[in-house]
Amino acid sequence: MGVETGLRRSLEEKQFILYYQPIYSLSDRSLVGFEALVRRQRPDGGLDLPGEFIHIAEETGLIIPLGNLVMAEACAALGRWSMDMAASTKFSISVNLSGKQFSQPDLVKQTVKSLRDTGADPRRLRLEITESVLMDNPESALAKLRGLREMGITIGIDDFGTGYSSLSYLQRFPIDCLKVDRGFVSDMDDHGNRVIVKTVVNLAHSLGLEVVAEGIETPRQEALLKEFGCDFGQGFLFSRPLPHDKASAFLRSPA
Ligand code: G
Ligand code: G
Ligand code: MN
Ligand code: NA
Repeated sequence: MGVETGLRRSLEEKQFILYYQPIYSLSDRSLVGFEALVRRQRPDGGLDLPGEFIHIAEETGLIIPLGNLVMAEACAALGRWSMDMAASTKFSISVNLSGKQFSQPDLVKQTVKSLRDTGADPRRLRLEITESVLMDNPESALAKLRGLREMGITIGIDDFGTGYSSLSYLQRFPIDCLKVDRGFVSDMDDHGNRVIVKTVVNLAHSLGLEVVAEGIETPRQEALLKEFGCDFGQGFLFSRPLPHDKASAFLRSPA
């Protein structure tokens, strides 16, 4: 069976599920959200990571139905979990959007639909896009970001620092947060990478943006990021991505 046919079948057979990786405040290790990460549950019981199917989904356009499913499921989880949260509690779910998804003309409409269907609070939804996605078509990207943010949805720039776009977009686009790419975090023994991470944190704060570090694996990385004033972090040191029920339990008693 071809990969594309396989993907179609997986969609029909509802094999795609979300895992949730906890994101913490580095100052007090309180839970501030989850990043939703899609997986494919194979009939043989195995689990495929996005690396094995996202880019084919993108090429074939299947990323659109898959992305809608991810958005609907993430909003459903938000709706369910809102019961466990005080209104004042900082908590959001981050959903990754690929380029094709972001450039869909009805992205804002689809997102509104997912929120309405589930009663999820838009202020608890964060969308992650990469810088290149913004630069593809800056005019329409700007209009979309404005539409999303008017609803209270927040925007994070994923894999920050790995693209080649000019920094001026940081002030041109309405965004809320930068995610420092795992590549910089994992190699902070290197002086240059350490300086880059520190500089990204300072740049973000100077522009009024929050910073999330990805891929924290060691106490030393956590300590350095705290020292640099990085706001939030996620990574195997704290937790791997969790299946829905574990994430639910975790939300009730984060330990
Ligand atoms: O889940 P994993 O840790 O293997 O993620 C690998 C990559 O797949 C990451 O770059 C992540 O942004 C991407 N990814 C994970 N889930 C989704 C999703 O639901 N939609 C899109 N477009 N990308 C995703
Ligand atoms: O592409 P994006 O950055 O959105 O996706 C995050 C990816 O990184 C997911 O595949 C997730 O499972 C993975 N990840 C999360 N934390 C860690 C970590 O501490 N170490 C490594 N190696 N991968 C991680
Ligand atoms: Mn991401
Ligand atoms: Na990333």
